[in-house]
Parts: sequence; structure tokens; C-alpha cells
Amino acid sequence: MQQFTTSGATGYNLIADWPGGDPNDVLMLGGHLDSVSAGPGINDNGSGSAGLLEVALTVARQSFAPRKHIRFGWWGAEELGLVGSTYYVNNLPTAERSRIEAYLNFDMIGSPNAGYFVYSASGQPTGSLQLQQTLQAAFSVPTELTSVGGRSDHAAFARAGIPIGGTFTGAEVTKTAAQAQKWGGTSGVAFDRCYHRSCDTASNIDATALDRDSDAIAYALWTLADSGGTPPGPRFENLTDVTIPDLSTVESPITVSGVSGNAPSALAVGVDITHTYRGDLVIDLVAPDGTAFRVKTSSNDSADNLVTTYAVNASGEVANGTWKLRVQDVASNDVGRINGWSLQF
Ligand code: DPN
Ligand code: ZN
Repeated sequence: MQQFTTSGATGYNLIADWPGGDPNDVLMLGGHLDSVSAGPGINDNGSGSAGLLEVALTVARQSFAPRKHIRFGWWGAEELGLVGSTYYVNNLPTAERSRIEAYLNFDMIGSPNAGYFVYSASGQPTGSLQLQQTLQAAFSVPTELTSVGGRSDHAAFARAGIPIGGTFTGAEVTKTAAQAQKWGGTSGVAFDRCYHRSCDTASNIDATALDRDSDAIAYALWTLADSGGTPPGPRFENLTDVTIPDLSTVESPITVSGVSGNAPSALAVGVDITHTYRGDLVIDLVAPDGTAFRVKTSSNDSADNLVTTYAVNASGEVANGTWKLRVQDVASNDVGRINGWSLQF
């Protein structure tokens, strides 16, 4: 955490380095955490902050090990004039600055009347065609280029000579009829009619746009960091506690939607169960059509708790529908609870 002072107040940047990778080849991604004082700033810029956080969590879950070093930045006081990001860049030693090979910015990525914009390389002092084209390729919907000028935190990096890129779903500008035709939404209305207003609340988010742009962050990261792979597919979770009484069977559902075709041959089933004798537990993953895949049998393993991931060959099952984790306690005395579980496609 980096502190700075602006007009007599203290502000904060949060910098998160993912260990590993070449320290001389840093790929940095960021967005601002603050909002204007007029409103809560959920699209501007809770959306970019949350998208970046979700990608960072995915990096950790996957033990991502690309050739390059990865750094995330969440900036303070963007709305006061790019204060946090400028402070960060200005206080980087020259050698450190030259190690950052690119900076990608995400500011407003869940606009309620969304457009799909990629920062144009040509509107920037250090615009990069490679970054622009990678972000364009990250979308399965049509994109347009936009000249964001110096309106967000990438500007501090551009001024320091660092190549920049980013995505944006639109602010105060009105959506045209042609744009409404290709992207849906309402023509003649701003991409975000609550931009810098008190109505920029949690209902001021198009979840589809936030999802597409967050996927684009992951795609760009996996591609530009030289990972040699592609980002993992969608992940679903159920974090509702389910108690496991003695000698009983309980189930916890996860409804999967928006995944085409069948489940993968290594569907990752993450399980987090508290129990005082885990050998008592028999666990099945139940597919939407009722097919049960046994992932764990009972045993005399007397250890507590079960926090692990199972790989299930579910390639014969349609992905969409309601999956269940079925947990049986088959011996008396010890009990527990499902804390949560997940499906990573
Ligand atoms: N900088 C944004 C704001 O915080 O008001 C608006 C914006 C974001 C404009 C991204 C252009 C591109
Ligand atoms: Zn913003």
C-alpha cells in the first residue's frame, strides 16, 4: 500500500505483485478505486476494480506461471486528477520504470447501456498496436476504437513512455442507432446515464458487459504475459453453508448457464467442508441429468476437514443446468458442514 497526500488528505494506492516471472519484463494492469463524491461510483470504477480483482484471484487459483512478471495496481484519487497513478509513476525509480513493458487500464467496464470500446493506439503518446489488437481479439462481440485521451490512469504511464492500452464500456456519450443495432441497448441514451451521479449504484451495471470485459482482461493477461496458454473457462460457486448431520445425505446446488456444449474432461470441483472425521464422508458430483460421479469414498482417515479440488471427467455431460454436490455421512458420531464448493470449467 502506497500513501500519498492530495489537498490536505491522505490517499492510497494498492499495488499487488504476483510472485515469479522475469523482473525485467513487467506487465501491469490497473484501475481506480475511488469515486466522485456525488455518488458511490459502482460503474466508475467499482466495475474495473472488481474485474481486475477477479482476474487476480484467477491468477492465484491457477498458480499462473507466465514468463513475464505480473503486477496489479488499484489507484486512489483518480477523480481528483489522476493523483494516485501519477504519484506511483513519478515515484518509481527510473530503472523500475523501464522494467514495465506495458500498462493496461480498466476504468468503467460495466456500463448499463454498454458499448465495447478498446483504447485506440493512435490517440495516445505511447499507444501500442500490439496491446490494442490483443484487446480487440479478446472480444467475441464487435468492438470500436475510442480515443480516451488523458481521461484515466493510463495517462500517467503514457507520459512516462510506457506503452498503454485498455477497455471501456462508455460514459456520458450517447449511443447511436448503429451502435444499438450491433450491441443492443438503447440509442439516443448515454452509455452510462448515471456517470458521476448519485445513481451510479449496484443497479447501474450491465452484468453481461462486466463479464465480457473481465474475460477480456484475462485473455489479454494470458496472451501478453507469454503464458503459452489460454485463460481458464468460467467458474461458478455456491458459498451457502449446508450442515451435514450424522448419518445423512445433503446436497448443495450450482446452476451453470452460458456455457456452450459439454463439460470438460477435467472439470475442477473445488470442495471446502468442515468435519471432525473426514473419512466418514462419501461425495458425488451430480450432473444436471442425474448422473453421479463419485469423487470420494469413505475410509478410516480420521483427519479433520476437507479442502481440496477433484478433477472429474464430465465430458459426456451438457454443461448448462443444475449440478449438485451430494455429501453423505456414513458413520456415526462426527458431523460437519459444507462451507462452499465450486465448478471451474
Ligand atoms: N476517467 C473516467 C472517470 O473516472 O470519470 C471516465 C473515463 C474512463 C473516460 C475511461 C474515458 C475512458
Ligand atoms: Zn473513472
